Amino acid sequence: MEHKIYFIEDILKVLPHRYPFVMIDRLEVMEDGAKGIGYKNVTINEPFFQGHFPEKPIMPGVLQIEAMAQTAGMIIATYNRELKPANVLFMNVDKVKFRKPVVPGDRLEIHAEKVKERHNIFVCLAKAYVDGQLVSEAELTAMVN
Ligand code: BDE
Repeated sequence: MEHKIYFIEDILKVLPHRYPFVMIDRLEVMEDGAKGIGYKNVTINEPFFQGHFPEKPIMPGVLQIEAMAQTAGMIIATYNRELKPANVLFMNVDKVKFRKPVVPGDRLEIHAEKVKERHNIFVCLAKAYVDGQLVSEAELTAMVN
């Protein structure tokens, strides 16, 4: 598999998520297909900023985890299978850390890498960066079928 860039139209062909729950805008998948980078541009118009928090917009950590799951899910779903949709079910999230607040104007770069594969179970390590600074990380386990 060659190095690939998936634009939003491609992402929507694979992920079942729709507004307001699409948490990545673009995806780069590296040559071996086992790691990639999901990008999310965070704007003040995000619906979640209305309540989180009214006077202090900060991206919820759980939605950063969601962005990691979608990035990892895309990598798993496209691993050796192009744009065919696959059901990726997340079973477990471990080793979560929120290191810095994510705010409007930030571009989240989610680096996700498959670290374990056994039968139909995949473990991915995800690290989210803004301007080269680590803002959050987690290890996610998913089942694919
Ligand atoms: C720091 C590290 C990782 N994730 C979030 C933070 C953080 O600074 N959160 N801050 C939340 C916050 C919420 C409200 Br309400 C508020 O008025 C302020 Br002053 C805050 O800093």
